[in-house]
Amino acid sequence: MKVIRQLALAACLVLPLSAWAEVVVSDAWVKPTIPGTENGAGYFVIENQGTSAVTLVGVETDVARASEVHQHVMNDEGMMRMRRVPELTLAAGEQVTFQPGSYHVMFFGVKNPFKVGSSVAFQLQFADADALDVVAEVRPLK
Ligand SMILES: [Cu+2]
Repeated sequence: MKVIRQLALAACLVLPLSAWAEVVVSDAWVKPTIPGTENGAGYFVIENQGTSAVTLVGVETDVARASEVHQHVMNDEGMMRMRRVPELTLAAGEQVTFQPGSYHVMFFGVKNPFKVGSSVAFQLQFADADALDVVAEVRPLK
């Protein structure tokens, strides 16, 4: 009888986890904006610690007119160009590093310049997981 009860309890604990999505963002930072420009870029490490794939579909923020997920890609002439990434899927357990020259969050029309020591808040949106609030520290470029 005791064994059956334990099995029932285990089933209750396991079932809700079948479509469990947990996305973790760490080491979030943004570049200071260059005086006279109004575009910014944000970086972080994103990891899908859940048991199913999740797809990043957008970024929301109050600090800029618009924000998008971007990637740097080589064009036909061998030049690095930025391109919007409408969907970025992370498999279960996958980690992707957003960094200069690679994936980044692009901020268009930054309302107040990003200054070293301040912070920038934005929200990552997923097709299949809860939105995630991120606070990124403004750090000087190395
Ligand atoms: Cu960009």
